[in-house]
Amino acid sequence: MEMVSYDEDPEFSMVYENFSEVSDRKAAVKSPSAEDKKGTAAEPDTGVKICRLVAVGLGLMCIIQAALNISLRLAHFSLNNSLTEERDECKKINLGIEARFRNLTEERDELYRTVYDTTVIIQNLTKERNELKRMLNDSTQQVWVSFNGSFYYVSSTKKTWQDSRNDCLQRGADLMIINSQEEQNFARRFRKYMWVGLNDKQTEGRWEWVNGNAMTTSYWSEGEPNGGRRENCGNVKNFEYDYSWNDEDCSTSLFWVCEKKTFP
Ligand code: MMA
Ligand code: CA
Repeated sequence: MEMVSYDEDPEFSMVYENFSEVSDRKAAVKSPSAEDKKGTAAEPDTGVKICRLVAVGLGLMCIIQAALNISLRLAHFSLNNSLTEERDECKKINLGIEARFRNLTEERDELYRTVYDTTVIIQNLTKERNELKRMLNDSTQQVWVSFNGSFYYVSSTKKTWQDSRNDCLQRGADLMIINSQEEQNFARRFRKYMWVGLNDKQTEGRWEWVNGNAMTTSYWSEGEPNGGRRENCGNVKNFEYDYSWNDEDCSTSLFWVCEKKTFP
């Protein structure tokens, strides 16, 4: 605590000066002129009393001043103390907040990483799902039925005769060639209006199979073939009947049946 010398204290200086004045006055009172001493014997007692009163008053003021000074300094000290405590408390709270903030930042970054990882997983799973869908689609389109040394595949979509043939070729097969009564009955059992590997595109009326062999045994429906130059591709149409074939415009979209030899 800062100490203030009495000399620097203006109040005290004043008091001191006043006191000096009083002393001077006292001195003046104590050493009256010869005439005074003679005439008024009670007067000096009253002056002394006044002087003492003034001195006591000044002393009291001094004490009050000192007391005020001390209490002010105490108040200042305690205020300072409580402010320091509050500041320290605030510092602690701030440290807590900073730590919480760091934790939350870390948690946020961790969540960002998790979201990113999850996004990557979802992307990979989506790719895998699409690949599996494609494979499933392919496999369902590749149900091959074995019969008498060949595998047969009947489409679930419709195409022109040439596109149908191309599809079979892509599958390592060709459109079905029917060269026996058993095979004809087998074809009818699919119960589908479908292209087979028969055409007379090259020469009207000269029907041949996709392997280049001429058609020898035929199972035309009644009245077929009737299309002349308009209908040059063959199909199994009336599968309810033994004789079920029909000639048709090659650009017609129909189901189709592929055949590939078990041991080529
Ligand atoms: C369709 C078509 C022909 C076939 C007749 C039989 C109307 O045309 O399939 O190729 O000969 O039907 O009625
Ligand atoms: Ca016809």
